[in-house]
Amino acid sequence: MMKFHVLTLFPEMIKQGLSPSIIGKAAEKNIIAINPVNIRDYTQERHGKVDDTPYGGGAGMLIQAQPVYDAHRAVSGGRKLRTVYVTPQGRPFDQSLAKELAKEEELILLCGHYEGIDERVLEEVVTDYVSIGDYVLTGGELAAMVIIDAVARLIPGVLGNETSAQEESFHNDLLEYPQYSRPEVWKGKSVPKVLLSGNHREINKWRLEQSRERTERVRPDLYERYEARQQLIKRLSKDKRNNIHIMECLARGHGEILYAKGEDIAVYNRDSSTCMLKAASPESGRMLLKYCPDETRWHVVSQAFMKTLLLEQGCQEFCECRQFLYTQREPLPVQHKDIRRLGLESLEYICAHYDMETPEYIRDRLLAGVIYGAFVDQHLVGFIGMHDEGSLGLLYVEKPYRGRGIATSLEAYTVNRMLERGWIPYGHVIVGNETSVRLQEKLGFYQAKDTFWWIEKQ
Ligand code: 4GY
Repeated sequence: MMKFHVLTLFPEMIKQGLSPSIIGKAAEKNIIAINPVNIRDYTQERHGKVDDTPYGGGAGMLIQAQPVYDAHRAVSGGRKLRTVYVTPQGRPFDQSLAKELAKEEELILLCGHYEGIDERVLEEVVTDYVSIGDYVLTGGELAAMVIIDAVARLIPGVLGNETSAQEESFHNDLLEYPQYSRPEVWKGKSVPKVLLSGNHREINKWRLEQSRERTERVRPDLYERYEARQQLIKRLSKDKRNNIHIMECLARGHGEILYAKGEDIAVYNRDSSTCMLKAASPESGRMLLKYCPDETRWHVVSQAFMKTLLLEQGCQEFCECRQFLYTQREPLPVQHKDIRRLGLESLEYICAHYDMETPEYIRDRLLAGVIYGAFVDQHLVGFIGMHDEGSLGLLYVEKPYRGRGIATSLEAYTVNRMLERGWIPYGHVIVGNETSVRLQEKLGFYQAKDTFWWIEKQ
């Protein structure tokens, strides 16, 4: 459960501002906790005084260091918690900072008022200065609430299974396309025809075009980043089978280009803390490693010299695998009829039958709504899922139910879900798992030439 502590002179503003919303509901369900702390409760002066005039003169009042420091101590208990001061002087808040903050277990947000807070206590307790935009508010509360809202909705379970943040908005850096609901005609305006066609491929194409057009017009800065990504995808597509993991990561909007010049490519996937690397030579490979963020947990490489480099640096080989991709656009037939999206109720079952991943990871995938189960007579007998970096995996069918095409159906079903989103399905099969290789080939997947290694950072 992620905790947000808010140090403020107006705790009721935080409480009341968030409680009726989805965020408030998530707090009721104990998925997150919001803890407003009144700085005034920690003053040592009379009549609850927390402010004084600034040295050197000037208009207005400043919040004094002592009550802020003591309020912070009371919440942190001396622990080094990430502490965000919301101020126009901070780093611009955006989706990637929201994702970064969502990884914390506990967060302290500090709200200023009047002319601000005594600099000395900021130096003592603040780890991040964050601005929500170039304008001045009367206090930090609204900014803190903006940050809480944007961070909390990324936490699995807050939005619920149906609309998980993981699945939405797959074209990162592009603005959303226009949306329409009933009635079909309103004030003489019709819903664009293509949206009524039921043709998902055409719909995706139309939405992408709308997003691009809007972004280029309204936000040229975002559009430029989008274009750089498209360029790299295009270059990688010359060797699609070997590069599909990087291409899809970028195409789905989950990839950040760390470096891309010639044959040297480093792409980072924040959701899974994974660096995908390709280098022209061992020398440039060494250079690429310097671009990997400190938080990197995994490296995916397909060059033996890169693997050697990483092992020399103390990383551990996790597995050796082959990459498979499905390049057709047509959905696959699904024989087994009872396949459904699984929720948290299936956590125990999956953990009992799949030991490659930790229960925390499985829980995260279930909450993201990307694990599907096959049922026989209302009993769960197998499952499949999408990994956090976007590949197909987590496939399992109980022994007595094997040989009936259930695994095939599970994978075909998931492939269809991915195609609907305009994704190219791909997966990694551990070297030696011939059963899985046969399944991939049967479904029409192609195998990449390269061998891939997942290397874990120690
Ligand atoms: N903009 N982004 C912002 C703000 C109010 C006086 C310091 C902003 O993050 N915070 O305008 N904050 C001021 C009010 C004290 C914070």
